[in-house]
Amino acid sequence: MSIICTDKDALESFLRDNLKESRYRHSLGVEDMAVRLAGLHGGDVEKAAFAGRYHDIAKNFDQDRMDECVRKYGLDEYLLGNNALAHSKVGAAVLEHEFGVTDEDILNAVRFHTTARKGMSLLEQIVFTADVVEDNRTYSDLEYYQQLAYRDLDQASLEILEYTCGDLKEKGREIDTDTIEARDWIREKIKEKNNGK
Ligand code: DGI
Ligand code: FE
Ligand code: FE
Repeated sequence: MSIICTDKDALESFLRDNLKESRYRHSLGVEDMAVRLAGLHGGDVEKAAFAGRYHDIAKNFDQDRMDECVRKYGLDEYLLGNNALAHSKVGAAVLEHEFGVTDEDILNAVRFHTTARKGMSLLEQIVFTADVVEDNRTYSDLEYYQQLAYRDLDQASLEILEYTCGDLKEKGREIDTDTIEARDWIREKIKEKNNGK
């Protein structure tokens, strides 16, 4: 862990101080699941643990603080007023600028954990999936998605993205371009894999 950030104790205190209890528990659950998925799918276990644990570090920032961070870190203005999408980008910026995290794969895993993106790395895919299938989630299909994630990470990512797109559409919320491109990219990836067989 020492190679990943400059002050692990300060980072851990920051996480505890800035997350509600249930969100902290979720973070430990994502760490655990990301480690499991990394083990099963050949990912970097140490990086998966770190990115999983800290992926939601900015999730409970209030609107003013989130907007302030979007400006301070020079992030895109479309994030202003949109905590659902901003917390992942701000989280990566906090890890980079306040805690000296330099590993781009870890930063991207945090940055794209909400939307995913086309061409995402194995680590990004592990954290994206672990976020949805960790043990503390309570939706009824959890067991199905967990088993799928253990067996086939691409198929799990695709089904999660398809569900997310359908859910956002139903609620009349805008779907991020990265989310749509990620879904199409994984669909294509799976198709090519199947053609090769
Ligand atoms: O932070 P978590 O709750 O653990 O999970 P998350 O980072 O995946 O955030 C989930 C929220 O993000 C949920 O309210 C749906 C929203 N979301 C995910 N993809 C998109 C999105 N919202 C918009 N507007 N567009 C997206 O593409
Ligand atoms: Fe999140
Ligand atoms: Fe999360």
